[in-house]
Amino acid sequence: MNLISNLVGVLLTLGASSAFADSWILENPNPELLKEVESIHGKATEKIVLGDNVFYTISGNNLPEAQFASAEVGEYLQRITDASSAQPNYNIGLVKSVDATSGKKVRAPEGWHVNNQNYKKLHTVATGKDIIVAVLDTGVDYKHNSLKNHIWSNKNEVPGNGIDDDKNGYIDDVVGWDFMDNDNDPSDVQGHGTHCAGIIGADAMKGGLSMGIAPAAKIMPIRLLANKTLLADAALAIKYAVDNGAKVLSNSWRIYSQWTQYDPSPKNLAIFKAAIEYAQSKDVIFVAATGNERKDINKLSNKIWPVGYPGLTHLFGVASSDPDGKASSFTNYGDKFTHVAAPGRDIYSTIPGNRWGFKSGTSMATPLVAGAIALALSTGMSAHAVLEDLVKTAVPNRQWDHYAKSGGVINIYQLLK
Ligand SMILES: [Ca+2]
Ligand SMILES: [Ca+2]
Repeated sequence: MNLISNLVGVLLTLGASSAFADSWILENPNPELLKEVESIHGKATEKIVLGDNVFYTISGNNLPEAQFASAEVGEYLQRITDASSAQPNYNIGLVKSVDATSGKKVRAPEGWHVNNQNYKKLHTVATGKDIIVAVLDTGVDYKHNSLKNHIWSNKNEVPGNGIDDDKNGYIDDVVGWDFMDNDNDPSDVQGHGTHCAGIIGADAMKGGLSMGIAPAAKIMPIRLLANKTLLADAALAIKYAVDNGAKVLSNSWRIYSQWTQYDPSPKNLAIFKAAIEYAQSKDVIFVAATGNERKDINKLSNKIWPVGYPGLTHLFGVASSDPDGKASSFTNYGDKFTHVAAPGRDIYSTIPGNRWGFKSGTSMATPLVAGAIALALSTGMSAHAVLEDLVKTAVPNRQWDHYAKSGGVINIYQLLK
């Protein structure tokens, strides 16, 4: 090994996650043994109950790291607590953003995706009435003029009295929750989540076509993505959304296999599986972006989670299409984990501060599909039928043959017919 390769190693470590996770997630540890471990290594910081599985996060800081290689820390924790798994509580992040929109084919007020999916006609059939769609993202500017009438409201919570009236574990959570600052204000500073929310439910913009796909659905703002978001935060957020009535979860965040220095074995992904299975057990649909690296995510080396987790019936992967129906240049693809393609380039939607603007990415295609699912659910279709029919009714396009299960771009009107 020379100096340069050592240095590259260090940079990779800094850029991704450290070899020694600061925090670990234990699955179903023996309570007595956990207490003993807590007395040595510090108290478990979070307890996350997902159906029959109970996860605890525990700090890695007081562990005798010097004695262990990274994977061995997990093995050590698992062994001394008799847990069924111990996984690093890794950082998650938004799917990689797409810097520039094409800027050529579309102009500000056009809202090509609205024409592409013929929203006017859709809304004569369905509006998404009473279906709650959670946006697990950077938060939502829920006071935005075009969004404020489309935000979920927790009817069982009295605002501002400092009491958890509905006893769901969250005080004064009237419009959602901020899992980063741990408070009841999930507003959005960054802008990504507000854009996603608008794609689902914004009022029609003045002087243009753009609008939300499911105008009568309710958006549940969840602030999850910030500078340092951990996997356990995502699990807590998923549980919150499911327990509080969301029927569809829109997820434009991920972990990549190439980020991490651990083996992406099932045990290291246990909490993903448990969280999405928990959603599944309540018939809640988990829509996930495939990411924006132009990669074939069928390949293990390009794997991305949660979208790449196999065998989950309610996990639905979304890639991005252009106005001509072809794959967007940035989109990831791969028909093992990509269910459908949907408009994702040059999408005009809401931005914090009563503004509108363009964004591109599978991040945009994902809430569009989440909103389409809300439309279909509001007509009484079952979750199972919606997901199956979304794939079946897509418009065939040879380019999507091995890219998406659907072999083409969604056709929502056909889905609702
Ligand atoms: Ca509450
Ligand atoms: Ca209250």
